[in-house]
Amino acid sequence: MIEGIFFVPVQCGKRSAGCTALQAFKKKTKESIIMSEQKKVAVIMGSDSDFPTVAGAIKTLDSYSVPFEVHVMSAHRTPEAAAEFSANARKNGFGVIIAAAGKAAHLAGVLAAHTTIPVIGIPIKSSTLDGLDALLATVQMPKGIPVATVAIDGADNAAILAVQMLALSDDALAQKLEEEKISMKKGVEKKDAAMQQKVAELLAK
Ligand code: C2R
Repeated sequence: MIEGIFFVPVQCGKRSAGCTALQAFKKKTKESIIMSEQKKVAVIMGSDSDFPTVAGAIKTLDSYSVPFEVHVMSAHRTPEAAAEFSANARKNGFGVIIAAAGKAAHLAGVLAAHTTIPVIGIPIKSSTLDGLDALLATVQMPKGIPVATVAIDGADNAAILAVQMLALSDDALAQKLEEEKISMKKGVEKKDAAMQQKVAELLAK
């Protein structure tokens, strides 16, 4: 990722008599600032056993070309590392944290406790209580420390929500989200048309 402000020599075209070096510098500087504001998403999982589910979030973030980092950290097993990562997240260029954990899922809440950037929680389904334990532990946060909780194993939605947050200050990202919605709508329309055909065939039997 490009950070900071750079002076890049700019050539002025024939017709741009008013294109002074200063104007070119200002334009380039503005572009550089926009690029430097490209925030990363942190994808944190409580254990590597969560990876098969979290993979959906990683693929989705990648499909939007959003920069991200993926880490295994635990509020229970590595409490200092989790707290430190979160406390430094804003300074380190993160705009959103996604936290996935199963069972007694305190990870998202603890990360949220140490930062003011938004935290999205993914409750992971485990073998014993089908994810209800993680859902309640993630969603039932006390007043003052919110965790935006998606569905049990809702990794794709966590990533889309993260992209939507970043898109608040990124028009190109907002445009991509819009295009995705249109493509989803077309997909449903196609399925609806196919369903009419199936129903007609069923009734013709
Ligand atoms: P193991 O498979 O490593 O035993 O982990 C993980 O997210 C995982 O779903 C079992 C489950 O424990 C969860 N875990 C947490 C936390 N750390 C790990 N809920 C935490 O800090 O909240």
